[in-house]
Amino acid sequence: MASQNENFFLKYFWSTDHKIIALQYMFTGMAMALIGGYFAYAFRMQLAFPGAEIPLVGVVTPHEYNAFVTNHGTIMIFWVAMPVLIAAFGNYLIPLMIGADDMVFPRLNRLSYQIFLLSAIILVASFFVPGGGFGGAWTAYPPLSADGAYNLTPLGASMWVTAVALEFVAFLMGGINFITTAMNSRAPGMKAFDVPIVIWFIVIASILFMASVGPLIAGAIMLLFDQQIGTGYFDARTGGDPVLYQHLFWFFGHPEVYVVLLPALGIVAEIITVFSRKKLFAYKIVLYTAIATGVLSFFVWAHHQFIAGIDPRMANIFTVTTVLISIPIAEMCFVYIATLYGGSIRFTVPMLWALAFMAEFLIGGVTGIFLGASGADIYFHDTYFVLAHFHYTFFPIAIIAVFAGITYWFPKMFGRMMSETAGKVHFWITILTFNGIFIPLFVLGAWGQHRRIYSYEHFPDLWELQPLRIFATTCLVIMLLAQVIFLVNFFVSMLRGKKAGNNPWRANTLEWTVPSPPPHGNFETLPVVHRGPYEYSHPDHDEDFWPQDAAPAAESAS
Ligand SMILES: [Cu+2]
Repeated sequence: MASQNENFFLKYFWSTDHKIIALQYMFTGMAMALIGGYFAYAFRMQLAFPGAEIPLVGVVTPHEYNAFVTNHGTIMIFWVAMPVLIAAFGNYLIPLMIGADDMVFPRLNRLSYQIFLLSAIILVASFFVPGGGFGGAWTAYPPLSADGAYNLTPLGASMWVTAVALEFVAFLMGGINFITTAMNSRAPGMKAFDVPIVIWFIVIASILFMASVGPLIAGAIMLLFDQQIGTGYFDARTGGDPVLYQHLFWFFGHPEVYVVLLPALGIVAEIITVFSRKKLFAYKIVLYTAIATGVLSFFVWAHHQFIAGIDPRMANIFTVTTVLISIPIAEMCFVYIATLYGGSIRFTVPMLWALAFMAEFLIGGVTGIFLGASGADIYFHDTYFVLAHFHYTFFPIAIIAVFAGITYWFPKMFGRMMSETAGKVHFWITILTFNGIFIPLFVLGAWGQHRRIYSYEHFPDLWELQPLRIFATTCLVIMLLAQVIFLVNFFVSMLRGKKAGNNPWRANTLEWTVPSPPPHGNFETLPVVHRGPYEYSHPDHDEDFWPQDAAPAAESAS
């Protein structure tokens, strides 16, 4: 355990405190998000103004375009959504919300972050080696990723694969820690159904991750062998099978959606209960739904191979499972709406993000059904419709829920409040521009625009729609600029924000009973729990931050 008088390096880099490790993951994720955003800026500017000199980027070559697109996806999913949603929030919240002093394996936790950091460094470094960063798409299908004739960046591709595999090793270590801690370190009296739903969701997500990632780590190693020592696992000319890689990838890749979705849904659940001052509607149903979704997510992956040469009878089966999996998620939305119903709703910044999550994710879910139906997918496959669809799922997860979580737990993390006004300006610009970027992409996709193309100048019927691309790019640039508001709000509030006290939101989970920020070891004496996480029956909050909500009617609504 660290003591008070250690130097900066030992305290902030070599710490085993779960809160410091959580912040390390969060800041690394934020830094990677800036890189991923920069890549998006570069390729969207190229799409709007093909071949032009782009400020801060220069002229984008076709290869650079591929590398930017590939690594934008890789970074946003593996180095932003995963580290922030699972590793940062998981590390920060699990011990605090279950009443434990730290993770069960603090040193494994530290090693997990260090391997993660190493993986991020390798990924970024891949842009500076001969040939440049990998450009074979974030799914890295062979032959573009493996065959010397098609893989234009052999070294960059190998570094990419190595980085991804190392990153998974880091999260495997994290997952072991999360599951063990949540199972074994709960405060006395906290029964399974007294655990806050976000903790349950992070645990279920960790189990999903650990159960699905094995095949992909194997696939990554096989890919590395194909690239570097000339094996032919995925090479049809030597009897290998390129579609095998797709199965290995998506056996992990689809559960991965739920690996990041569940923590996001958990964060949203915590926030809407607090800011509507209601109990979570049907706690057990939400929990069982999440487990069912997790199990079902292992039986849908082949919807990514509908036109890659799969038996049509198999396609039928995977259509059914894919459409089935939309049911539990829709049900979860109803549960959240039922939680809001009759509540005393406060439109704080975290609450706005949480509500926006539900609205935007719904669009993602509904458009997914078009793609899950194997017949419709023949048309939509690899068009911008797919791209718009998954941004309506991943943007709510990796950006909206992350902002919800950061703005909600910021007072706990740093002991100070963020500016609500700056937060609302940032919220509205981000949400409006997000829809401004991706609604046009649905149109382009339905029009038949294929993805991963450098420029549409030479397709006359697609070139007609160039104003839509320029509009989407303009929205993206505004959105990126708006993030400056967030960063300024974040860092200024950290230093000068209004002091938060223990429980500024008047929430009822355990992390709000300790000082902000919590000391090393969290609890002076371990708490004894005698109620569920969302019982709004305790009137003793340490300060009346929201006196207008103190009305007894609001309390009895739960
Ligand atoms: Cu899928």
